[in-house]
Amino acid sequence: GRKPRVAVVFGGRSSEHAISVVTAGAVLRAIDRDKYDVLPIGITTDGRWALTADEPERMAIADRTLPTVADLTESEEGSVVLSVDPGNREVVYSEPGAVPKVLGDVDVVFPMLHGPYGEDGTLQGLLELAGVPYVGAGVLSSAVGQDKEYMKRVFVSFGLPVGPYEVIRPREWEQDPSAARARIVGFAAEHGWPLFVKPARGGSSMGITKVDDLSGLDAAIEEARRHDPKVIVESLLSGREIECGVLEFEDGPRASVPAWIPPVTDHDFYDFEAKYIDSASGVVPAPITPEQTAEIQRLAIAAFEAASCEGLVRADFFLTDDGEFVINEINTMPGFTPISMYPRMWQESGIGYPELVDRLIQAALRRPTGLR
Ligand code: G1L
Repeated sequence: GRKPRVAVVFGGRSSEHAISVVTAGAVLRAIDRDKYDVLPIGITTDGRWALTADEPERMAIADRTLPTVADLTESEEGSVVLSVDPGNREVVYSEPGAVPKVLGDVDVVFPMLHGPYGEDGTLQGLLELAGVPYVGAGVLSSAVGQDKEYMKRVFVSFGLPVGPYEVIRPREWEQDPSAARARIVGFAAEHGWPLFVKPARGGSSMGITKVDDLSGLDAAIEEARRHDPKVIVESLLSGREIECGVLEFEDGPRASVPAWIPPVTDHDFYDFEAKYIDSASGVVPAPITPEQTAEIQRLAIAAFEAASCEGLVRADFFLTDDGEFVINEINTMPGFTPISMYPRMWQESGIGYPELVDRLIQAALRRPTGLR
């Protein structure tokens, strides 16, 4: 019969637009063309959907310039085409925010968009409504994975070990900031400084501040609130950062060889390029005992199940100085270039990048649409 048609959706209205384009280029290169037909669908930074040329070589960093969807398309600002003939590889744009009908003509979507409207379950909901299977997390697990508060609540309810935290809700900060401040000071008295003040939602490391004492607290909360009106405050967990990949196989989720992420400088901490592209600093396998490896793999699969994940997840832990694992977060759309941690952990586990991409597409195609 005919080959399944895979739409790779990338770019988008996110500060990590270029990371998405670079990653989609790697995925487009890895998809087996004897097995699948591929439709690259770019979303410009202003939200227009476009069927782009299938030229992954143009989706890399060239001359220190980050690629964009706009650069992959000829300028056709005026064209408004909501229905695209998949055989027609011309560049056509939708109106901003419109849903191209091309999604009805594909067998599976590979969503590669960071943050709001991509990673948070909204695009996934659109695909549910369209009845199109898609790779990776569904609506619920995407939303849980984007909200550090609900993520912790889900983990706690499933008996997973989480670190101490406090939430500052928008109304509280607006109506009674001194009460919120007092609560955080009490939290610091119990768990110690420094604190990490973070936007509660949105997966990137932007808006995060390490706060050493009360004098920096307000500025850190205001900074986090620029990214999300809901703020989460966490204490420093001393120990090592260990990550583990989970991938859905035919018979259920399996865990990868874990990785150790050595401490980085403040500069690296905020550099998202370092986070997604230049992640060669992680050590695979992590230098931990076989017992610790078994334990983190058990916890990573438990986190996958707790959040009702599908396809894949990267679960990030602290291995504290007293030898206990604490789950920090899960990432339903982890860094995904061939040198990113998630693919590297699977490479070390015997699953190369093209096989990884194929397994994700196969898992999506196995999934029934509708209630599950
Ligand atoms: F679809 C998958 F496989 F679940 C998937 C989709 C997207 C895995 C990883 C990613 N990652 C990205 O798209 C990104 C890191 C480029 C931005 Cl979130």
